[in-house]
Amino acid sequence: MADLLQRDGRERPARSTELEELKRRLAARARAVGPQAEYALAIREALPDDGIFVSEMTQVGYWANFAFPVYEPRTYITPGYQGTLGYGFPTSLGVKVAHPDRPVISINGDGGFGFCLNELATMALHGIAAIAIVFTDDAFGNVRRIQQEQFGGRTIASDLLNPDYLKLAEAFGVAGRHADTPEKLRAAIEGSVRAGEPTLIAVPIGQVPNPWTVLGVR
Ligand SMILES: Cc1ncc(C[n+]2csc(CCOP(=O)(O)OP(=O)(O)O)c2C)c(N)n1
Ligand SMILES: [Mg+2]
Repeated sequence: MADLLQRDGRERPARSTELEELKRRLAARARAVGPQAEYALAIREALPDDGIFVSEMTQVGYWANFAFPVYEPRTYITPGYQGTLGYGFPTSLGVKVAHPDRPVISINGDGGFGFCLNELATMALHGIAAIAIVFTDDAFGNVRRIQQEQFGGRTIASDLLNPDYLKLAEAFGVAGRHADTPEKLRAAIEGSVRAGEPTLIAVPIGQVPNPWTVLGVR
């Protein structure tokens, strides 16, 4: 077969231009999902190429699964289709213990972070210098949005009352930071990476648009 095919000697035109164009179009579509895109890209800017990003079932995480730029193998860790809420923060502690010399960032929603926030004690006790970002919207945001969109605007049991995260960090003995814009988040991460200490960064993101509708995939 190889001989026969060689005689046929077909040459295919390179498709790199077509692929570059496709990538550009998809990136533009993803960037239209704000503010999730701005926050995710701010994290990407502050995280070195070999830094490790641990995702979660939270709004910026859904965007990240679609469009977060990943430059090296095993630097993007997610619960995948298991979708286990609460996975991000504790997983990031294990990742940081395995890779103490590389920055490790987890993103969490205020709902999911509450599942395992007791691990702040583990972080402090063992001096695990991971960076935990908590995006707060005072809700199990995904659940609230599904209720609003599919149940005539009626919501039940999806609102959350948040603690003061700076006080929470202080109470557990980890560094606390606050950032309410993508630019401030980038600066906060850069400062945390330089400081190299266990860190909690609270980000009041508020309610955000349905990413799948904007992306046109659902
Ligand atoms: C263990 C587990 N419990 C419940 C769910 C269902 N669930 C998926 S997303 C979500 C809300 C998450 O809220 P939050 O962590 O605050 O993220 P947000 O959507 O607000 O960014 C829930 C309850 C799940 N995926 N896994
Ligand atoms: Mg939330």
